[in-house]
Amino acid sequence: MKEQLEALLNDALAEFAKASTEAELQDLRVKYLGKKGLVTTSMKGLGALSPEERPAMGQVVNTVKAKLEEVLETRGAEVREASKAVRLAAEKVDVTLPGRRRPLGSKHPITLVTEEICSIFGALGFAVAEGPEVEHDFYNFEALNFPKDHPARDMQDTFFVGDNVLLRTHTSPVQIRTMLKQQPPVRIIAPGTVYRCDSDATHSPMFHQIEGLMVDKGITFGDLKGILTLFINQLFGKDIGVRLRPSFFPFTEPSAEVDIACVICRGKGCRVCKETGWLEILGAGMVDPAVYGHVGYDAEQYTGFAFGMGIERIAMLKYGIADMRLLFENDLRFLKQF
Ligand code: 2NL
Repeated sequence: MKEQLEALLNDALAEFAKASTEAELQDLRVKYLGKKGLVTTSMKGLGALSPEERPAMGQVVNTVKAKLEEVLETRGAEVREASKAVRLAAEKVDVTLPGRRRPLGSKHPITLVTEEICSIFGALGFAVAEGPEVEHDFYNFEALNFPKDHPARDMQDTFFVGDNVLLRTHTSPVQIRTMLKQQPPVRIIAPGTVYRCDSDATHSPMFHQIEGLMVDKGITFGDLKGILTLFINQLFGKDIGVRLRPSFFPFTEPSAEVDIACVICRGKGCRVCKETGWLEILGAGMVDPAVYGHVGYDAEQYTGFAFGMGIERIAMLKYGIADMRLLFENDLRFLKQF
């Protein structure tokens, strides 16, 4: 029996040496030391021996068992080390390699123009003011002196959300809200998204506007002209021609439309300016005293001017964009150029 056990030990050691994974070692543990394993079976065989032989043989079995457990332990550690080394080699990262560059986005031309305009007026002491896009009729129309039957109030032109609740059609409600909150002097610029029930190749139902408002003692039409000319010369260059034409808005009196010399033909006449040599870019005027009445300003004491412009149009003129729809399609081939 002793020889048998020694042979068993040698076989086992040879197999342990060959095993190269933890799973193989586990199988060998079952084969030799498991409940029905070869060593366990030998232990049961001890019962058949005579009482004299039993202790010596028992010791041999125990030594074999202890040896196998010890070798299993060391082989186990070796196999784990080896598989860890393989895994680490596979996961190796060269931290000195340069990182992969993430593609950088760019600002939308509407954002660029808005920021530039806000920055020009910021330098002139105007603060940026913002307000809700869903507005009450009072802030969008009533306080701005729109007559009750004005066509702009029509369902055809305005998106109504509920009774007297609508999507703002201009950013003027921001200025009304500002005036209701504070007394003059007021010097604000209100950029934002506005909505009109209008959609074709040259009109989007959602577009962008910037309006400005300056109210104080002694503000005149000369201030309006001076500040808007200064603004236009910063945005389009100091040599660009500027002219004012009389116009009408319910909320300003007198009112004017502001043109610049055509940026394409420089005034000679072309398709863009419809052969006039001029491009309309702004509407403006002295705030109508009726508006002051709605916001609690003393029209005897204060005067001021206001103006408004569409950002899409300015972006198109400034960047030479021929089709407004490019500004809304978010085609990266277009947006990447800014
Ligand atoms: C245009 C013309 C304009 C205003 C907007 C305004 C606001 C208040 C009071 C008086 Cl709270 N006026 N805004 C004034 C004149 C013209 O916009 O063509 N916009 C695209």
